[in-house]
Amino acid sequence: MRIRVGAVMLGLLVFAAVTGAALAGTGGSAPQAAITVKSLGNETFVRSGGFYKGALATLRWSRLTITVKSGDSVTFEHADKTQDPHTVTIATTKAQLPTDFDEAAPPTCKPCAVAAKHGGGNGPPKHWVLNAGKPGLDTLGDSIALAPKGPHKTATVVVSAPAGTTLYYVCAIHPWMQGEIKVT
Ligand SMILES: [Cu+2]
Repeated sequence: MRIRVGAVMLGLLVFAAVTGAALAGTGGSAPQAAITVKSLGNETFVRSGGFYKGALATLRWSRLTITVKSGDSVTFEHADKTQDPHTVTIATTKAQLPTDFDEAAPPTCKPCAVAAKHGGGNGPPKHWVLNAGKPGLDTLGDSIALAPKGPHKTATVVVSAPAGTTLYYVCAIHPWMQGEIKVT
């Protein structure tokens, strides 16, 4: 697997310390989360034979599709075996999701370009939450960063998109980690 990441994403990959401000724009004080989506799996590299060394990554979200009511909150949790951070970066159409690594780094997919704005260089993200539109998850420009440990291991966010819409999300670091939020 050719993993080419931009400087910002590389920074997200290598940070170890967990610092930063408390989550902002996530719907206020501790709403009761009905649904938790966890990152699962690991990065396991296997030889596929011959001169080519293929790679298989089992990192994934625990749920592909969730259905929530507008205004409900969802908790995203780093629960996989890696020390990689993740992003939950909103796309408003399925077509905005990357279909290969090259689309994600350098970012040509719209949500991937959004996730680059978490910033932080080689340290922790400068911004753990990016918000556009209403506070919460509702449109392109919304993104959350998750850390492997510490206070940003989980993030609980309100789904503020109106009933009848479908949101998608992608981890800009592992662009095959994608999911769907149906809002009723
Ligand atoms: Cu990830």
